[in-house]
Amino acid sequence: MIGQPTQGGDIIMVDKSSIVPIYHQLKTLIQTQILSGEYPVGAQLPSEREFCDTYAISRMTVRQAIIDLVNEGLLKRERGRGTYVAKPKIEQGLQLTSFTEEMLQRNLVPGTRLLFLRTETAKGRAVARLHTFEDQLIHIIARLRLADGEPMAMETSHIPVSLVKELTPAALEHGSLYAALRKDGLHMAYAEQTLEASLAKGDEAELLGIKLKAPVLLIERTTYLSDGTPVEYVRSVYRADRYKFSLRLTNPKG
Ligand code: 16G
Repeated sequence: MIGQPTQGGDIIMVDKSSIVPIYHQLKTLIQTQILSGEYPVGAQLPSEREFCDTYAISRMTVRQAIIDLVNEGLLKRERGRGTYVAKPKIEQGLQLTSFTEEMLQRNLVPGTRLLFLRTETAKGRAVARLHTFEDQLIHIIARLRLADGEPMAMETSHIPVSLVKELTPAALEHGSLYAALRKDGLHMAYAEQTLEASLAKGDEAELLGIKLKAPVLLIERTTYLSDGTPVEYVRSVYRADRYKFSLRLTNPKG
């Protein structure tokens, strides 16, 4: 067994005789050091070579542990610079809340960059998802959503003009769409939502500050009033490196 003293004085071991693969042991060890705060967010990890020397293990083994942790979002690799502890992902439950409410709950400052706001006739997917018909007027709102100034998601919302006559750029830049709808007496009661994996396209990558074809979460939602009237169809692209969604599952058999 080869060990390394931690800041707390304990010896952390890699046990070569264990049935647990060495890369997995190293992964657990790094994870523990991140969770204990020994490697705080933004801290640079020792180099692959240093890990090899400390634990007398191969570079391949170190690389495998690090790649796994990068894929799980705990570490971030910066080309030519090194490996750093990543910010934890924002975890969002799948409830019917607004972006603003979600961020405030996490003590993050919500921000919005309005990309465009226009009124046009409904076409294609928006017609189907809003259960409306072509040529109905809808507001289309494209926004970049930020948390503490960092881009998180791009959202394109479609709202029937028959429900909301006026939406101002100022209200959307500085406030919440759902708060504006509530002011108009529209209370969102439930939503149908899909969530799928996708890759960032050119404009999305640029606005979100991620690489072209980086993984993203694509969400489509239709939100309804309590009488079943669709009030919003939204297509959102969330950064997969900063976001995860959690679900509570119940057993249908009781
Ligand atoms: C959330 C909703 C989005 C809604 C927005 C309103 C998801 C995937 N999307 O981001 O449909 O338009 O909240 O946020 O949850 P706002 O009230 O802060 O403008």
